[in-house]
Amino acid sequence: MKSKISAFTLMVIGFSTFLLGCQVKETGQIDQLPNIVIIYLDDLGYGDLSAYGATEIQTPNMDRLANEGLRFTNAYATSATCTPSRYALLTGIYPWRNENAKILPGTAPLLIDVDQMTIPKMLKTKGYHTGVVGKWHLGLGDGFADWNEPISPGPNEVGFDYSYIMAATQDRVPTVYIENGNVVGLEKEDPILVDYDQNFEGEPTGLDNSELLKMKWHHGHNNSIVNGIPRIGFMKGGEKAKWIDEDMADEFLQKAQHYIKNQQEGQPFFLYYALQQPHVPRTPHPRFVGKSGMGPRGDVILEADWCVGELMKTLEEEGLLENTMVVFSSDNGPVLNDGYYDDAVEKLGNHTPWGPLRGGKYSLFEAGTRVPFMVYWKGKIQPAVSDALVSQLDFLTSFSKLVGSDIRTDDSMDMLSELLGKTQDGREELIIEATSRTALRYGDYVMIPPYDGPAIQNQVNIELGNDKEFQLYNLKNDIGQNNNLAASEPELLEKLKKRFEEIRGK
Ligand code: NG6
Ligand code: CA
Repeated sequence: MKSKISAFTLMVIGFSTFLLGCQVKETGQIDQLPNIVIIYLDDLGYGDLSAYGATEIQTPNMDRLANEGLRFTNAYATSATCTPSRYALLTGIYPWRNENAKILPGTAPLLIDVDQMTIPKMLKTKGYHTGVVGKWHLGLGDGFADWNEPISPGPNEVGFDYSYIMAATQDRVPTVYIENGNVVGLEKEDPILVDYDQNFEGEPTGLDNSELLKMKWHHGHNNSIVNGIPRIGFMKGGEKAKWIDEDMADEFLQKAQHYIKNQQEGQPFFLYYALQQPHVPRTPHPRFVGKSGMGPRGDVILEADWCVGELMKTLEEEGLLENTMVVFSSDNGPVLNDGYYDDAVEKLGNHTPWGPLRGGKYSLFEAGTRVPFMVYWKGKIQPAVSDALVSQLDFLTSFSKLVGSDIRTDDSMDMLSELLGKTQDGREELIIEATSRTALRYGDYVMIPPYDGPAIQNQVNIELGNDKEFQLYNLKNDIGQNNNLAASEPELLEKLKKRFEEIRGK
């Protein structure tokens, strides 16, 4: 009798878990909730894909998502740098509301509050399994991470059931992978020490030991040397745990594929696959070296394109394409020289990573935040180009709507119809951000308030968007932001200034 009851109880529990991942339609028919995969590139520009007009480089796998899905022309990362964009993507909250949402060192504490809503947390209320593989850059721990103990809180405490990450960036220490809070391959007798202020005695640095370097630093990036590459921050120990830069693309791809293959049938999943390319240091696997003719930056774009193709193959082989919504985007715009001598400038040729846009990474001009953005869902989304104004900020609410959850945040808007190609209405307005400066996109216009600071960041050779005067551009007929309308359209300028101040709460 006892065993019968427990078998029945188990059955009930099993069935409820199954139901959690399903949507009961009005007809009584049960539909399994779709899997959601976000493929997120790092510093990939609006003009870096052949689907977005690049002629000097071919990205067939990314193009397939664009040409067989929806290709957005007016879609934004919230910010022109990584940490704030990733914060907003996962939380549905504008990053400028959180003063700590800036480019973080590898030792920064977790930026997302463990009580905050996130996409994976929202999806878990509907029975999803959730995973993140790749670049995190949202801080770890609660103020003092000991890399030799389980590190918490981190991705697993803000909604991810599985995590396989690098803490910050490829150019920042610690240069190790972390799986579910534990440094992979760490040996007890060789503990890891990390410091962003001071070197460890006797350890070589990029500044003092140029003879040890296989890649030279241009600005910054002259602290600890790992694999012949000088980094930001100092690190000692953890020799066996250190990643091999050239293998990182394969490593993350394999973990992402493994994650997909190991899902339980019947349970929907969410995978946030955050590739490291083409952020510096650009270290293509030897298979891709020289393939673009553009040096390492072009080569790692080809490598990333291959990774995207392999991931899509896995979804196809697992029979998941018809039930998986794939979203592709980038965290901010492109940069050529971001601190290393790697021929990105010298070998660029006629390629224009920013496409027709002005500026680049770090910029309040369009190329800082307007990014490649595609949504692919076999059989569900008709191939099209969408000019709808949407932001990565809108994923939380839009996905929530998709899975039948009523969770919303103040800033994240329901753009589900736009993401599925059913309408092209889009947002009316959006705040964009670049290194703590903000501007207002409103309809076809963008208004950039005056900012002190240099017009050009000389080291990276990018126009930042700073000007002593207000700037107003009509992006519909002046996508390159050449014609400042602030003086000729005073009424419109006043309207946008007022709206900007209302939203920013001044
Ligand atoms: C900057 C780094 C740059 C890059 C960036 C973060 C220097 C001089 N520059 O501070 O190389 O790492 O931070 O990029 O250190 S992001 O895409 O993660 O935001
Ligand atoms: Ca980035």
